[in-house]
Amino acid sequence: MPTRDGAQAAATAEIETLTIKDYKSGDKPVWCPGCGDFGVLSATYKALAQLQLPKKDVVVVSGIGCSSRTPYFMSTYGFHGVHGRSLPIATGIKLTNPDLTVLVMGGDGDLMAIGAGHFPHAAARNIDVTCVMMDNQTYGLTKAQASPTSFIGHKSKSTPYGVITKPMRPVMFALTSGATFVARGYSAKPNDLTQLLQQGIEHKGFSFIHVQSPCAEFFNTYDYYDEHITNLPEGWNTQNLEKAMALATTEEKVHLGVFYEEDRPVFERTAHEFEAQINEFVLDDYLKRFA
Ligand SMILES: Cc1ncc(C[n+]2csc(CCOP(=O)(O)OP(=O)(O)O)c2C)c(N)n1
Repeated sequence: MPTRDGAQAAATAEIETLTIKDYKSGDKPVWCPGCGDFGVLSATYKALAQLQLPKKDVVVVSGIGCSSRTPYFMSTYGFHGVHGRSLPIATGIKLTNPDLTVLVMGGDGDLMAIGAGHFPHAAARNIDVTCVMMDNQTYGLTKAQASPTSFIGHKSKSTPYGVITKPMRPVMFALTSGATFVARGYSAKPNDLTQLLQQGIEHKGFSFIHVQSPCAEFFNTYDYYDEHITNLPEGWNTQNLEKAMALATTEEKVHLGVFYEEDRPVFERTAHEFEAQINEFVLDDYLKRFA
């Protein structure tokens, strides 16, 4: 028979268990039917519930775009920023309060076009945020212009004769920039994606999760990805940067899974370690100049 204390502890644990529902805000997603972002959102709820992260300790930061509306649909803290600036905002949040779990969620336009200047620096600093890029290879919110990840030949409103530039490779970009956790998922495989999100959030350092998340309305690539995706080879060594780069650039197949992982000191801790010296330096400098 359970003791009174035991029963009370069990009851408290039950009350404190967070479920998927707890991470949902009252707002229903406004995405088009079939949008891949639904799969990414539900995988995010699941990952947070599996990790039992208190809502008050999680901040979801975004820029502008369909995918960047994600913070509205979550009951955690959120920051819907300006186009392309989610990573600097997230960096500021994490530096100010390193104990928070910070997620950056946005699109290929937001992170690989206007925000691309911030991406390699966040990765090189190894700021401990999890960056989830919902790649639909188009600008969805502004209705179907080509994006930096659109395929060559893709005809859109902004490229009526077809894209003539080589698509960016987000996984390769993250690897060369110094990201310490790099993975790829597919919105139509939400269970695997949940696993990747969970690992990315748990990883200490800059995690990048590239998600193929098709736009059913303007650029429907479901058939393409159903045909081209494959898991990373069995027994894949996540410590081999060279091999990760080789698979990040293959064009015949689109690999899913964790490409690369590395342990490196995180920026927010290293920066705070120098804080005292910086303050001293600034004060000394000031006194020398003006005292
Ligand atoms: C400074 C600035 N430039 C351009 C825009 C117009 N704009 C809004 S969303 C967007 C692209 C969104 O594409 P993506 O990030 O891929 O998100 P999606 O809507 O496809 O999820 C653009 C160009 C803007 N809001 N602000």
